[in-house]
Amino acid sequence: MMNFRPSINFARLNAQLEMLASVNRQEDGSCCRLALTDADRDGRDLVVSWMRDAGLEIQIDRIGNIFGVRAGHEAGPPVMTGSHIDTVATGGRYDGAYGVLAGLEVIRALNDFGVKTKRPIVLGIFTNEEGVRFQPDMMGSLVFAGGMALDEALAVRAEDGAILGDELARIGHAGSIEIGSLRPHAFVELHIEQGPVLDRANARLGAVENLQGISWKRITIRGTSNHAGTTPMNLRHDAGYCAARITTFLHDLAKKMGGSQVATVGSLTLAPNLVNVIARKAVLTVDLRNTAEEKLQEAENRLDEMLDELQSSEGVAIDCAVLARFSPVVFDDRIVALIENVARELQQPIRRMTSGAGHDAQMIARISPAAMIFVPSVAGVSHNPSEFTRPEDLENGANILLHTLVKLSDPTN
Ligand code: HGY
Ligand code: MN
Ligand code: MN
Repeated sequence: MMNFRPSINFARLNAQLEMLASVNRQEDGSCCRLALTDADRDGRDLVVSWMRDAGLEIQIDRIGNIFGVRAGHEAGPPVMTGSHIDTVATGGRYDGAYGVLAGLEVIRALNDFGVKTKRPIVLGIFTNEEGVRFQPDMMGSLVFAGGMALDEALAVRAEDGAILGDELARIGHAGSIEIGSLRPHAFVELHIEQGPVLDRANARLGAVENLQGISWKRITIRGTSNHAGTTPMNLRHDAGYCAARITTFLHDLAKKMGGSQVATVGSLTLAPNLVNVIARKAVLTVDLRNTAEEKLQEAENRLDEMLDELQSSEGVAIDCAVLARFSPVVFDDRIVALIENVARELQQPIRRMTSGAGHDAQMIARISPAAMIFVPSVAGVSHNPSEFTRPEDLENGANILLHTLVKLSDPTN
């Protein structure tokens, strides 16, 4: 460890977390900066201005990923940190933003303490991590890692009809840097846990060693509208009933499978959506996750079987579109061990853990050694305006990130 201890300025970090959270804040306190909307543009422009103030050289690639480069003594592959600043529609102030702004605070702390690292340090902001408006999620980092073709990503159409490439140009963030030109030497993402593990264990830090597989589908059920009062139950082709059957089937399946299996029907629309009309159409999304690939496939297979049964028993037509499918990821154990060592040298207890949520780090792990640092989410709440992490944990996580990046940049530090 260096013979002196640079540390972050938490007041400065917290002030920026508050300012970013205020961009398009909703009445209920939600952060609502859906990818490539005006609100996302305003958040991007604000953070880029702060990155420039911190002396970073800004590079934006062709999928809109933003990189701030801090030169090191040597050129070559940088040590990279970063996350996302787009949010779900009912987002909290820390999901993604904390990793980006803590990374920026690390840069400022290195400036304040006059520390020039051996390798360049790069702060990344990845496009469309949430995948709410344009699927799949973690799209910017997926394209950056070569997991999705740029043209395919630029052509993705949102529910609202917008085309991703058009939106990127409209908000002025269609960069010219070729994809993947800043290949990292190593990548560490700092993020709130978004789950209850650390909070329940009264633990303050997590060294994330693996991350769940994700399966997103959009299911469209087509039945027959009919009169709610005159149609006998055995003559119905009720899309609304089928949607409810799928929802309860998946909930019960996940509980029966146990382990890390989770299943969510997060969005459901019925048509014509009227009190006295049997629904002719239902569109629902399914989010399945598991740390084990074979278990995730088992859940997907059981769903497919159930849909086949429903089609014949209820006389409906069911179509499935895959929105995202990522296998579980195991992070680089050397980076995980380094994070643990840094925590120990700072006398901070830390525990290894799994990430239930998807993160950009899982995509960067395809092209560079990567791992994550978690800080607790109070009551495990996230994707909710009441998301909260204690100030001391926010500060602690940022200091662990600082020393991890310095060590990655020059192990002799
Ligand atoms: O879905 C996820 O886990 C992440 O928030 N995009
Ligand atoms: Mn996130
Ligand atoms: Mn999220």
